[in-house]
Amino acid sequence: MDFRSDTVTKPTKEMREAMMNAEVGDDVYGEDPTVNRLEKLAAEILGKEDALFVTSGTQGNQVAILTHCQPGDEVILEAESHIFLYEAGAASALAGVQTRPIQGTRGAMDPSEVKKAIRGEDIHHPETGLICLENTHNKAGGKIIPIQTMKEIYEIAREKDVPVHLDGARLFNAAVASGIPVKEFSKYTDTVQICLSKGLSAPVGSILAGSKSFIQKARKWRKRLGGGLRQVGVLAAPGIVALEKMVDRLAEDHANARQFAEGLSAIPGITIDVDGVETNIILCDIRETGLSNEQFLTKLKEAGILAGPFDDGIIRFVTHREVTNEMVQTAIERIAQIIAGK
Ligand code: TLP
Repeated sequence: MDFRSDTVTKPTKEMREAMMNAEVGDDVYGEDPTVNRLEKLAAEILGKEDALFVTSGTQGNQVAILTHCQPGDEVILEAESHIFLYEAGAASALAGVQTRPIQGTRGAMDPSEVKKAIRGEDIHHPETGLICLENTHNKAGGKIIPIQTMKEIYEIAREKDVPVHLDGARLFNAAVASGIPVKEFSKYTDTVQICLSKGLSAPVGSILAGSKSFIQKARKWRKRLGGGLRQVGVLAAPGIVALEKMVDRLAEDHANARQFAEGLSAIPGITIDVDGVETNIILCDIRETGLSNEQFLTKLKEAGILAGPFDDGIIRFVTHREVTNEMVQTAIERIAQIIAGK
């Protein structure tokens, strides 16, 4: 029972068949019909003029930063965002930008804080090159950033002529859980990155979407990074299945996460904000069990359950297509036994 991440999902049978039957061509020449179809479909769904198939969420975010910014620019982002915490410092290593982290609440930056952080004209200051948002917010526990917050930040950014990029690795989770179409979220962004390989179960890949001229420049940045692939329709084909067939079922992952959180919250020593479980990520505080993260995770592993450490005393469980409701029930029972008998 692997609750470490929704990234562990394997391609479905339909995806494998689509891979096998994919029509292909040289995508660096723009001649892969399956990639072209995926990019068109994704652009339509996200309400953008154009889209680019990239190898990963990290590559999508970094190509966005490289395309939007100049070296020496400053990027405003949330203090616990994936781009800031988990992309190996790529924004500074590759784009030569500096980051300006703002502590959010439940992952959401306060629009007035963003406004204050945008640089004015001063010879000493960097230029504010970009504002990055993340929805859902991973480190905050899969929280949905309210659309109103996105709208306010976007309006402020427009006034100051600063572009907004959305790390929407799990944007479909936000859309399914809130009932608000992805387009409504991406409307308040200039560019958006979505992952096909998380809850949507494709084996590889992300989409970066934006205006035609932006994607043209982004395509060159992807090439510079060695991300210009050839007969890559075999990897785009499962991405099409992901977008067409795998979105609605995310509701099951959310229901399982809620049930998991409720079950875990009844175990003495485990603290969870059950109402804070809005999508497929559960964060639980195990400090009162007296076990360290390592001890807790080792005991879970012996009981056939995989989860991941987050902060000190905080464990992350993620639900996805390959963990059924029965598995969630079994995991709750086994974790209760572990804590009782520790
Ligand atoms: N997140 C992974 C780990 O890197 C932490 C996970 O297991 O959750 N943005 C967000 C919000 C993400 O959560 C991730 C992956 C990415 C970007 C990067 O995507 P990949 O792994 O495709 O580079």
